[in-house]
Amino acid sequence: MRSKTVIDNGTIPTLCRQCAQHCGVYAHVENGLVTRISGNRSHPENLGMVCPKGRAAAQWVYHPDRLKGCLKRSKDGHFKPIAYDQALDEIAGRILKIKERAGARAMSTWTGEAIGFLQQEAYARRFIHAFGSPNFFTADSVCFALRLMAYKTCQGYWSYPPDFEKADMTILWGANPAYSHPPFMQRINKSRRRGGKLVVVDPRRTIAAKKADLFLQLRPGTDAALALGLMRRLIQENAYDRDFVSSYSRGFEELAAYAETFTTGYVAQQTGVSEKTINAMQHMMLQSLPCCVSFPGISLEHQVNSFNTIRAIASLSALCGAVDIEGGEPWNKEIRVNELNPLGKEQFKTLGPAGYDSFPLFYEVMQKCHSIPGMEYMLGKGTYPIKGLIFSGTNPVLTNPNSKKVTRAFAGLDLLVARDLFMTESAKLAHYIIPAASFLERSELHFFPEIQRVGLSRKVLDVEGVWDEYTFWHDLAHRLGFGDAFFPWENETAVNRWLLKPSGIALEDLIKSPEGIVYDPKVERRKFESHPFPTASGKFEFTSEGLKSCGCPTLPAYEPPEYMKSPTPEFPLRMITGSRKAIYYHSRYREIEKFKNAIPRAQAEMHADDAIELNVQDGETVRIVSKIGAITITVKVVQEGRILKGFIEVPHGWNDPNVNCLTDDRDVDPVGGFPNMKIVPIRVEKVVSMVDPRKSII
Ligand SMILES: Nc1nc2c(c(=O)[nH]1)N[C@H]1C(S)=C(S)[C@@H](COP(=O)(O)OP(=O)(O)OC[C@H]3O[C@@H](n4cnc5c(=O)[nH]c(N)nc54)[C@H](O)[C@@H]3O)O[C@H]1N2
Ligand SMILES: Nc1nc2c(c(=O)[nH]1)N[C@H]1C(S)=C(S)[C@@H](COP(=O)(O)OP(=O)(O)OC[C@H]3O[C@@H](n4cnc5c(=O)[nH]c(N)nc54)[C@H](O)[C@@H]3O)O[C@H]1N2
Ligand code: SF4
Ligand SMILES: [Mo]
Repeated sequence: MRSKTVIDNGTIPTLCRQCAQHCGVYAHVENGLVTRISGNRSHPENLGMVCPKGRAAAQWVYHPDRLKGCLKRSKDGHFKPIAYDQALDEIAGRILKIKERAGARAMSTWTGEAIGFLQQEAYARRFIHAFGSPNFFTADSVCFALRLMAYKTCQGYWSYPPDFEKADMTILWGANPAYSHPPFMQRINKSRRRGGKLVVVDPRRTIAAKKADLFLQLRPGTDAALALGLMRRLIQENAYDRDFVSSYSRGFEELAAYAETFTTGYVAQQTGVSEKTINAMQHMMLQSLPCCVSFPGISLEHQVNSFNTIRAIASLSALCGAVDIEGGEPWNKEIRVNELNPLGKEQFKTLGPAGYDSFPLFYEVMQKCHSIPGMEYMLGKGTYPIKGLIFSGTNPVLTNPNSKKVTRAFAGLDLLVARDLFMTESAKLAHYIIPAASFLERSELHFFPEIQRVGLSRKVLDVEGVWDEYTFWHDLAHRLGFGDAFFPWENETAVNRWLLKPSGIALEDLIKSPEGIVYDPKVERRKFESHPFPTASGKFEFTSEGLKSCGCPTLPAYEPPEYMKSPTPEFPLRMITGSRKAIYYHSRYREIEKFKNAIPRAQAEMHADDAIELNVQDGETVRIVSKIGAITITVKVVQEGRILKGFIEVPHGWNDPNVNCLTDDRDVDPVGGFPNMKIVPIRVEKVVSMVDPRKSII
């Protein structure tokens, strides 16, 4: 691969952008090649720690399978090289044709977590909105937005992350930061060294659970019952924050009356956790007030009562008195920077974003479109058709629910353009592929709101035959006639300078500060005492009247999961999908040799008793069948206590088998539209090997 580092030899301080943590790292350069990545000990995010993915970055960016040079799919289905300018001219021509025939709204963009949250995804949004279409999809339709919606409904902001380091007790609800957010685990460990407690609530005994002071191995989907039981105890003991409740909240009386029914006996019966353990957790919480924080993980979003479960957890923190305090759940101050989103909320809504009717609260909070109803529009079943899509930094064929439907939707589009570093299952369906730059090949702003800092990642190298996000969207916008108005900056450095302007921080100073710059030195807590909560009522909302219009209960109500209400003999087991591995990131990094050796294939983790009942052995291949599909996969029978009986864990992000062939995009949380990826009804069948008897006679 032809590439060139920005210096020939030495170290370049930058930030890792392989996950949302943005750890401070050094890229070590020898003779024009990045040879390794090490941690920056003075960076406050990670204090020198680098996870295996960070350490493997050089192998990934220099991987021989990386896409180089643009590709166009020809009529016979094969990809042929095409010059960049030619490809962009043709793409622009096709976009204009779609607009002419079906209107601007028939075009859309979709970005994934690889370029999410920061300016990279904002270019795609700016592009599609400037073109006149509201249809900007992101991975937020299956990640993070539902937590944001739930917390915003209660308190107007999401305290992400909690002040782990100074907390006296951390409750991890369906999260495993040891793998998923290593710097958070580092902070939790620090708190524990000074006596802080860790409680893990999970149906699987994870790495975090093994380390915890208390592990509650609960039945999936019953977290809200546990949270309500904890609230009941706080109220009974008169230990809740009464000043907060009387001055800054609404709906307490109703919540208290509702929580009354969540006796320890009832919670134990629902969750499957013993009364003794529940009591121990309650006792620990009473000893830790007010610094008892909660971190709801992704699993709480991937269920059908997610919105209310997360509201219940937010309400628990409020009763503990943890809202916006040191050691609690702070309301972080954001930096003032220029906004790349060209549309206000009302303008966005006026354009008729695809799927708005299905999940209006999602659109109100996110000002983005939801990919689940979006798929219907791509299949021509929406209120208007979507005929074109440019996606970047995402692999929806492996990561969105109901993969067959995603494949059908993508394959039927008039124009599909892929931006990726590798030939993915999604990219294979594209008409054009424009290879993308990695995080080491660009420079962008990063924010660390919990420490009120802004940082800048530096460009470390140039790779021939790939194009960074800014260049791509800039070049396409100029071909479509709105480049001067919306992408006037010559390069990303000029964008960075423009973004920073309102903050008063000069780009040159940021370049000189690998550990970032504090954008606001003043730390203020309990801001709700001087500013109303940014909620409908200006108070913390234990009950939210506004939810009546969505048909959602005003209280954070517990709804027992379906499998506890009625047996489904056809699908007697439940599948949890996508629990994070330390070395893979969704569908990423399968090409890295040492990772492949460590985890070469997907395996379904199963309780030994289930294996006996199903008459399957460790290592045997089985068929897992759900309402919408089937996959074959090898079984891994796990030790006693690793997973609850009746639940099977199947990882996601693999092409073969692709677990999202089993997840149903109709089985969603009614408010957030998030798909059920954690309690999927399934059955496991033995695969009878079809050995040809003639072949066995030698
Ligand atoms: N290495 C690595 N890191 C990642 C990612 C990755 O793919 N790889 N992905 C990133 C992304 S985008 C995200 S969203 C985060 C997710 O990060 P986390 O939120 O920490 O998610 P997981 O690590 O999957 O842990 C989820 C846990 O929830 C449990 N669980 C399942 N159902 C339930 C339930 O009903 N209740 C409870 N209490 N627990 C349940 C599962 O057994 C699992 O152990 O990780 C991020 N970090
Ligand atoms: N069954 C099941 N499915 C799930 C989940 C689950 O728990 N269970 N989790 C869901 C969650 S929380 C999330 S966030 C989604 C994630 O869904 P996606 O965002 O679609 O997941 P990735 O596999 O990380 O896709 C990222 C793609 O971007 C490419 N890429 C990496 N860096 C760059 C870059 O700098 N620029 C560009 N242009 N491309 C880049 C990678 O090669 C990869 O193909 O998956 C969801 N899917
Ligand atoms: S946790 Fe790992 S992948 Fe994420 S930013 Fe830090 S080093 Fe990179
Ligand atoms: Mo995610």
